[in-house]
Amino acid sequence: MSNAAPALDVDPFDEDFLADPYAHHERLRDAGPVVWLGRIGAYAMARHEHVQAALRDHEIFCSGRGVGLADFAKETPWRDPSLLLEADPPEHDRARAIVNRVLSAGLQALKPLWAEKAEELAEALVERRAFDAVTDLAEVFPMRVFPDAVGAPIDGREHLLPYAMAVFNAFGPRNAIFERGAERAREATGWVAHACRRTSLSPDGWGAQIFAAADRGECTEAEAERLVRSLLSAGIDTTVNALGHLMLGLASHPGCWDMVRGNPALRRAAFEESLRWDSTVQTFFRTTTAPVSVAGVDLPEGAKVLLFLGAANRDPRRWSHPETFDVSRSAGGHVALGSGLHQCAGQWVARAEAELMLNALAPRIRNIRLAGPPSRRLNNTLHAISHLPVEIEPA
Ligand code: QZP
Repeated sequence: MSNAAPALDVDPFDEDFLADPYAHHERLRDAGPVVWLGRIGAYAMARHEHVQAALRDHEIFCSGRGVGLADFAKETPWRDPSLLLEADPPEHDRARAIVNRVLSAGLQALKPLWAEKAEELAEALVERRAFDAVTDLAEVFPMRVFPDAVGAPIDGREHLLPYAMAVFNAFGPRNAIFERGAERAREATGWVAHACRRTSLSPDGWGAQIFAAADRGECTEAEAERLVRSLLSAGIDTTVNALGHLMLGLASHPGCWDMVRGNPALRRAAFEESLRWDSTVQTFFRTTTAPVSVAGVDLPEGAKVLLFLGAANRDPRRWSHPETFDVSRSAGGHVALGSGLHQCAGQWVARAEAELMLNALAPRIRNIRLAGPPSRRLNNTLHAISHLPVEIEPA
């Protein structure tokens, strides 16, 4: 028996959709486990059960043909494919092992220094009573800790956020949102290529550790450069927006700040819940390697399938009151960091940044509330927050 996916006349990369993705998710989820989006020529899944299953089935839903709309089997990618994100086993696993080792050792070593930097930032913010929790906090803390950890050159770090915006725009179609950032991205791309060279990196950072793996024969010099590029692509904009959403959740849901202040164990939980509640990485694609049936719907080989992480994380089939940010729920099983083989390599770095920042803020701030509406920056992949005015009362 052959069943076609229901077709929906929805472009998930148009400005109306991206400005408020949550307004459109119900329609996607309710249409069926798999839908056909003719406007972009791809299938889509938005229910938690099926998104998670596809993420875990890396053989049928592969990454090596790109995790954007472009099929690398048919089109030349805009940059050399990532050895992690846009690769399948066994090549992926070799690269991932190197990065896992560097990040886990590196993070443990840097946590004390990062805790001090979080305290320093929190101290300065508390004195101000009112600040922008994105431009004064969420964009500041990752930029103070992560590029130093990698050992990136100091000059030119202003290219990192525009570069990441371009990387994430490029997973979608070449629409106006992509084009708007393209000019800025060309400059940034040149700087990033330079920053990833062995000779550009500080001798004691995570970048240098990746080149040490190359020296041991675990990868080539060119592969080491490309792995450093992965850190610089995925390590900043992601955590900036995740911290922004964490602060948004806490400032807009009365009672949550008190709980997080009073119970340090809830700080990690609050971050997981913020990832579930407002997933920074809203979508990415997989490509089918063989014909497959999903919940009775037949997909052909070579199909692009858009996975709605942000919609899965608010699927009422999986979560009760999914639109409520609730630090006391167990958000475990959210797919904001992916699932399976490709699950976020930097997830412990992100969690450390969030927890250290909350540990620094909690004892200093009695309460926090919105002082104006948050504003958003449109991106084809990220739910990005650009401003979050807050008022605080010092402890
Ligand atoms: C971006 C890379 C959520 C992912 C799409 C984020 C991401 C991961 C890896 C890379 C870039 O390896 O360049």
